[in-house]
Formats: sequence, C-alpha cells, structure tokens
Amino acid sequence: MDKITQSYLTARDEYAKYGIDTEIALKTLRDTSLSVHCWQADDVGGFENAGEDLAGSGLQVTGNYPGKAGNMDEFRKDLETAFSLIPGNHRLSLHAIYGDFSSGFPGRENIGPKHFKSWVEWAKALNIKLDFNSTFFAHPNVKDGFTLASKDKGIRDFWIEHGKKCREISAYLGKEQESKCIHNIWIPDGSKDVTPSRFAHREFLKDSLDKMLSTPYPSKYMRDSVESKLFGIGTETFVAGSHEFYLGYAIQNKTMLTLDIGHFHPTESIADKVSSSFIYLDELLLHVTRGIRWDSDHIVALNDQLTELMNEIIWSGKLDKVNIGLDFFDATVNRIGAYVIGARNTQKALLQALLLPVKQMREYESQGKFFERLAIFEEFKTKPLGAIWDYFCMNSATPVGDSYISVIQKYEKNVLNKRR
Ligand code: RNT
Ligand code: ZN
Repeated sequence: MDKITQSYLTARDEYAKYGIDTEIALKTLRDTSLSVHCWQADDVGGFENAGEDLAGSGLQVTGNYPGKAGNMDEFRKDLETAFSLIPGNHRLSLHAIYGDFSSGFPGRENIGPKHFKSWVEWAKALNIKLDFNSTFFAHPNVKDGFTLASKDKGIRDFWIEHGKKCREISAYLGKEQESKCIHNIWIPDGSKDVTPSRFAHREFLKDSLDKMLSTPYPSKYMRDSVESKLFGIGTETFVAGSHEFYLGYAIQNKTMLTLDIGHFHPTESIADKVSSSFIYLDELLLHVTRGIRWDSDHIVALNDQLTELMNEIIWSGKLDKVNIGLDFFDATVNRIGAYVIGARNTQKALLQALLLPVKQMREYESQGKFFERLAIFEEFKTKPLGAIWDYFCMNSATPVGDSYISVIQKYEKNVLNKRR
C-alpha cells in the first residue's frame, strides 16, 4: 500500500473515534464546486482592448510579474492549467469584459450572448460551469466615481442597459449549461470626501437596480446577487452600495447577497453574517479573499477568518445554499500559482470544517459543559487533516502536497516565459 493511503487510513481511524466519517466528508468536498474568478489570470484586464485601466474604479492590482496572458488563447490555457491543479470540479466566474470580442467590441451597452458563445463551447468541453459579473468599472462612463447611483440620468441609463445585457447573457449561460448562472453585481459608486447626497445616491441606486432587474428570468437559469462594500480607494468616505443597503435590497427583492470577506471593517468577520443572512435569505454567494489592513485581495490563506467562515456554513447546515466564489488578485507572483494556493486553501478550510466534532460539541453544550466544548474544539486543530487532504488530492489526480510547485515552475519556464 502506498504511504498516502496508509496515512489516510490511520487518520480515518482517529476521526472515527469521534464518530466522524472521513469518507462522507470527502464526498461532500468533492461535490462542492468553487466559483473560480477569471480575473486573477490577467490582473482584471479583460478583452475589450479599449485602452482603459482601473483608475477610478476602487480596484487596485499591484505587481508586474512576467508571463501574463495577453490574449484569449493564453488566458484559457492558463485557466486550464490552474484548474488541473485544483482537486474537484469547479466553475469559472467570468466578468463581462472577458467576452470574445474577436469580431469587434460593440460597447458595454451592446454586448450579448454571442460574445460568450466560444466560452460556452470551451466550458462544455472541459465540463466547467460558468458564473457571470457585470463590469461597472474601468470605463469612461464611471462619472465622478458613480455608475448606477449617479445623479446623471444618462450615466445611470447606460449602466442599466449594461446590466440588462449581462443578465441576458447570464440566463443564456445557465440555459446552455443546464446549471444556474449567478450574476454578481458590484458597483464602485462612492465618494472620496464628504457628501450631503448619500440619500439621493441611494435612492438612485435602488431605482436603477429595480429597472435593471425588471426582466424576469427562470431561477434555474440565472439569479442576481448584490455585493456590498464599506470603502475603496477613492471612496473612503462614502460607498453607495453598503451592506445595509444591499441586505435590505436582497430581502425586499429576493435576490441573493454576496459577502466578500474584504468588504467590511478590517476586524469585522463575515462568518457571523452567514447565520443572520439565512434567517431572511435563501442563498448566498461568497467572495473568498484575504485583506491585509484593507480590502487588499491577497491570495487566500488558511487563516482564522476563512476557517471560522467555513465552520459557520457547516454549523448552520447551509453548505448547499452557499456558493463559494473566489475573489483575489496578485500580480507580484506567478498568477497560476496564486490560483492554486487560494483555491486549495479554500478547500482545506472546508474540509477542516467538515471534520470537526460538532456532534460532541453540541452534546457538551446541551449539558452546560462549556470547558469541554472548547477543549474538544481546540484539540481538533492538531488532528491529522493533512493526511486526509493528501488522499483527496491523490484520488482527484492532482498533485499531492507541495508537488504542484514544480508543475507550475515547469509551465512558467516552458510557456509563460516564452510570451512576448
Ligand atoms: C471589488 C469587488 C468585486 C471585484 C470583482 C473584480 O471590491 O470585490 O467583486 O473584485 O468584480
Ligand atoms: Zn468581491
């Protein structure tokens, strides 16, 4: 018997002592798809080729690591490589700016399903399902930092039209792939300094969203999800789409809510928001990321923020109602490596949560034995999770342990370094 299986069996017995079935945990992990964000692959660049950068959008990608994908073929090849190193079957989350505009870019207000046909073919061939995001940034119509919440009707109408087109595209993707496509809505709207117009902007935002979402689509094809934020670069004082704004909007309009780990006060955790959200909402989208001091979108690490979040999802019994999307971008390291670290850490955190002694913790709790509840929880932090994870990677035909490093190094040498 190989060493990985041997270690797995020992670990399996250890967990079994606490009534935890590692096989069930592994099946759940295998069945849980991440929605992998496409934008780590090229630093949120896209294929519009309109020469716009991210200025004024509240997003900041730093770094200039060589080998960035410069066209659709390179981009897809990089994604395929990243997917091949992440165990399990996953989804790809596309932004509207990543359409196939080889026949010409018609403007964001005019994009349609035809610009995503080649994506559907690509995804079908690889058995990858797609999610979608309208792109409300990096565009001249971000006027004084505003889009849907702008005071200017022309600006609002432009972005409403873009959003409508993106919803149509999402429904097309969902129908083609026979799996609901989540359409995520995030706008950068806000103001650097004091404004007496918070209420006005939020009234405009509500009205724009109402108009944008007025076309109904079957929920088996697409669902909208709204993503809040506390502050961004250039919107330090005021962000129109705040948490309260969108929580209210989602409840009132039965949309989904997106919780991005980095979009709250730096010490505020979204783990505690999961159970509260599910009192009123039926489904969530996560943007798993890692903020350092601010919403910096660092590569996801296996840290407390993440493990607490996964624990809450499992403890609330809502894993099937939480869509786990990733959202980070780092241009200072190998971009494929960034994907692989971040995605695998997200999976590790989920596996860890699936292997906690929750039955025993609940039992202690019902007996008022709170020292024991904490003790058993803490003890599990040093249980042999790594052996279970390695076995999962091996059985998923992906590199075990750190062996993906050399695979990525080889790809860098043979493919990335030969670009341009
Ligand atoms: C920005 C939001 C948003 C973006 C992507 C590119 O703060 O997190 O989700 O990261 O749409
Ligand atoms: Zn996000």
